[in-house]
Amino acid sequence: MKPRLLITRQIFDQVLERLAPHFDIESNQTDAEWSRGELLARVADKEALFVVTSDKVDVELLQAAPRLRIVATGSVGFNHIDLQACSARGIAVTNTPDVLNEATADMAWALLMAAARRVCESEHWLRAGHWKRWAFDQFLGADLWRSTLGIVGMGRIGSAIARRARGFEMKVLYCNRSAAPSEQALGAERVSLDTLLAQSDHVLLVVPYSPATHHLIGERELALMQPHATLVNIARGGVVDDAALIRALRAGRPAAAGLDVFENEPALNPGLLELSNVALTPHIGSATRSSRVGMAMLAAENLLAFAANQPLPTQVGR
Ligand code: 8YV
Repeated sequence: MKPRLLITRQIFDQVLERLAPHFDIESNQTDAEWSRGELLARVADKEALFVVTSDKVDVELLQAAPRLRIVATGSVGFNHIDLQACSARGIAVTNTPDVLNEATADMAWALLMAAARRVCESEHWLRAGHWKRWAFDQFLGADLWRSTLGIVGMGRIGSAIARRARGFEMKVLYCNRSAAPSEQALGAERVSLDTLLAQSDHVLLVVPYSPATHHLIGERELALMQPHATLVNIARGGVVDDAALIRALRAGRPAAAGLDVFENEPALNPGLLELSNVALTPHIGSATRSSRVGMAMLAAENLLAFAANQPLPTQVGR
C-alpha cells in the first residue's frame, strides 16, 4: 500500500506527477488555506505531510497525526516546525536549501533599491496625479554605488547578496555567529551587530528566525542606524519589532525600509500602510518560477526518498 501524503497547498503539475505514482495523495486544490481544524482532521491518517511556512507543525498537530513519519516543508526556513517534538516521535523533517538562494538574493536587491531610491513611493505619487513639474530635489534617495552594505546573517543567501554588492563597488560589513568561509572572496568584514548598524548605509536582514533572533532589531538597534540608512528584511517576521520600526520610520530614522516579511503575516500592522517610506511585498523573496518549482521539487525528492526508504537529501535537525 502506498503511503498517504497530505499537501497543504496547490503545487506545480510536474511535482504532483513525480509524487503521484508513489503516494496516495490528498492535496489542497483551492486558493483558500485550510482552517486549522480542517488541517488537523485531514492529517489524521497520513504518513507524510508537505507544508509551507504558514502551516504550524507543533505538538497539537503531531498529536492529531499518529501515523506521521515525515514532514517536508517547501521552504528553507523551518521555524514553523517543532523539531524537538518531531524528533521525539521519530518524524523526519526536510527543507529546501540552496535552490532559492539566487532568487532571494535578487529580491533583497530589488527591495533595497526600491526603498533607497523611493521607487514605490514615487510611483504611488505619480499614479495619484501629483506630477506637475520636474524639480532638482524631487524624491532624492540614497546612493547605493560605493556605499556601505551591512548584511546580518552571512549564510548562503547572505553570501549571494554580498557577491552582487561587488558590482556596486560597495564596502560590505557582515555579522554572523562565525566567520564566513567566503569572507575573503567576498571582500567582506565581520563586525558586531552594533558596529554594522552604526556604520552601514544599508542594512539587509537574512538571519533565520529563532528565539535568539526574536526582535533582533528593535528600538535600541534602530536608533543606532544612520538617519539616511535603509533597512531591508527578507528573513522572517519577528526578527524586526514592527511596532518599533513604524515609530522609527515615522521619525525618519532610518530613512526607508523594504519589507518582505512581517510579524503576523499575512496580517500587517496597519501603521505600515500609512507610511510612504517603506516598500512592502507579500513574502515573495523566492518567488521566481525556477526557484519555486525547485523548492517544490526538492520537497518532493525528500518525500520520494522516504517512500523508497533511502537517505533524505536535505533532512534538518539530525
Ligand atoms: C517560502 C521562505 O517561499 O524558504 C523560506 O523559508 O520564507 C520562502 O522562500 C515561503 O515561506 C513558503 O514556504
